[in-house]
Parts: sequence; structure tokens; C-alpha cells
Amino acid sequence: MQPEFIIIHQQVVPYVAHIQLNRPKELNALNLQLMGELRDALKLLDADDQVRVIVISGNEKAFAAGADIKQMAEKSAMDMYNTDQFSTWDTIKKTKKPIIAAVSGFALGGGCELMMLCDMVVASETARFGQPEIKLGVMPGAGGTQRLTRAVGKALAMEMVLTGRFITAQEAFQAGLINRIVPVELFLQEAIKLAQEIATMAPLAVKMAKEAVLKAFDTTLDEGLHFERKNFYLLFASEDQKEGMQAFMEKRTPSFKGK
Ligand code: DAK
Repeated sequence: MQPEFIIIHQQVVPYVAHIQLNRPKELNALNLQLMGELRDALKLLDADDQVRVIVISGNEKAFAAGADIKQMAEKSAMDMYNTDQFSTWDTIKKTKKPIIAAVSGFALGGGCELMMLCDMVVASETARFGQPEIKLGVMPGAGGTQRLTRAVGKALAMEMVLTGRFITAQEAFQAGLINRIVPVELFLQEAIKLAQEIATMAPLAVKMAKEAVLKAFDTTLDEGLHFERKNFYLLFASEDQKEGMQAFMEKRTPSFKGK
């Protein structure tokens, strides 16, 4: 079945897929159906050999203005428990290939949390980031207190979470939340360009390096170094390691196969 609230563009450039969140009238508010479609698309793309990097965007006005407040408003704690939305978010988190968020306009609440699940962020100069859940009588529930704090530090995270203040692209860049700021008309193009650059690298090395960097967030330094070493050794079992080093010595561009 065709998804209703996302658009999947396969091979926007070689080995790069682009998923566009597409509920523009609702500023891409993340309802359950959209999140389910996104989860399913990421699972498919993660298993597709023709895809090495995934870009997720909204549109110029909004990446996503948060979880769908209208869908949540009447829910009880048991409704929330029974729908188990976290399993969807957990599946997204397990995506092995790098995901680049292309953000313009609002990235709020669950939208900011979804962005932080991505591995890199290219933002337009109009991007605004925030965790405004506090104004709705709740608090972030999908990583906004944890990933945001790790990314920008306690002072700014506490302020954003407790006041709901939106920060600008410039503030987000200075705080280390995003990778780069580009003119609004270029935000998607630049994200795809970054994806394309990564897609030329050895796919297994990219996946294992992503895994190792993420490990740094939930382990001790010793365990993290051990994990890094294991992945480093493992890559010497790949054909791409032989190809990459051979190509260097022969002064040619390597041709990586993901094997
Ligand atoms: N939900 C539903 N509809 C939304 C929405 C949202 N989050 N954000 C905007 N819309 C809708 C508006 O209601 C409006 O629809 P109509 O009234 O025209 O039908 C339309 O989008 C355009 O919005 P505005 O007219 O408000 O546009 P403005 O430019 O004036 O304002 C705004 C833009 C982004 C400042 C404003 O719309 C706004 O404050 N939106 C709400 C932002 C917000 O509070 N976001 C946090 C939501 S709570 C979980 C995972 C995650 C979460 C929860 C659980 N689990 C895994 C269990 C996350 C929670 C949240 O994100």
C-alpha cells in the first residue's frame, strides 16, 4: 500500500533515498499513521542494497511541529501504554544506515526528537528548534530530555525543556545540535549532497562507524573503545577494506561494493 503521509523518493542521487514527511497543513504533525509509515519505510530502505544513506525532510515551513496534539489530547495513560508508540521510535533508532535530517522551519517536540534520532542535521536559516511540551502540561517523552542534553549541555537543554523557548538555527549550530546552516532554498539540496558524499564511502564501514559513534552515548569509555576495536577488526574481513587500501596504493578511486 502507498503511504499517505510520507513520500519516498528512491535514488534521488545514486545510493541515496529521500523520505519527505507530508502533512503540510498540519505542519507535519507526527500522528500514529505517519510514524508507522516512516518506520516501515526506514525498515525497507535499511534492507535495500541500492540505498546507502537516507535523508528525511519536511518542507520549507516545517520539519515537524511535534506529535499530533489533536490525536493525543483525549488519551489516557493506559491508552498511551497500550498503543506502545515507543516500539515505533525504537525501530527507527535501530536503522543501521546513516540518516540525515534536512530541516527548515519548525522542528518542535517530537519533531525535534525525531531530528535528534537522525545522525546529522542540515538546517535552513529559518529553522526553529524547541521542546514546547511543557506548555501543554507534559514533558518530552521521546528523547528530548536525554538526547538534547547530551547534544547542547545542561544549561540550554534545561531552559528549552522548562520554558519551551524555541532556538534559532544559529543558536542550534553554536550549541552543537546541528551540522550546518544553509540558505532556505538549498536545505534539501545540501542535505542530499552530504548524503551523496557519505554514499561514496564503504557501506559496511559507514554502518559500523555509525554504530560505534552512537555507542559513545550509552557506555563507558572503556567499553566504547572495546566496541570500536571490535568493529575496526571486523572491517578487515570485508572486500571493501582490501579494495580501499589497494585503490589508495594504485592512486585510483575505490569501487566499494558493501561486501
Ligand atoms: N499537532 C497537531 N496539529 C498541529 C500541531 C501539532 N503538534 N502543530 C501545528 N498543528 C496544526 C495547527 O493546529 C493548525 O491546524 P488548523 O488549526 O489550521 O486546523 C496548523 O497545524 C497550522 O498551525 P498554526 O496555525 O498554529 O501555525 P502557526 O504558524 O501560527 O504556528 C507553531 C506554528 C508551530 C508555532 C504552532 O502550530 C504550534 O505551537 N504548534 C504546536 C507545537 C508543539 O507544542 N509541539 C509539541 C507537541 S507534543 C511520544 C513521542 C513523542 C511525543 C509524545 C509521545 N511517544 C513515543 C509516546 C511528542 C510530543 C509532542 O511533540
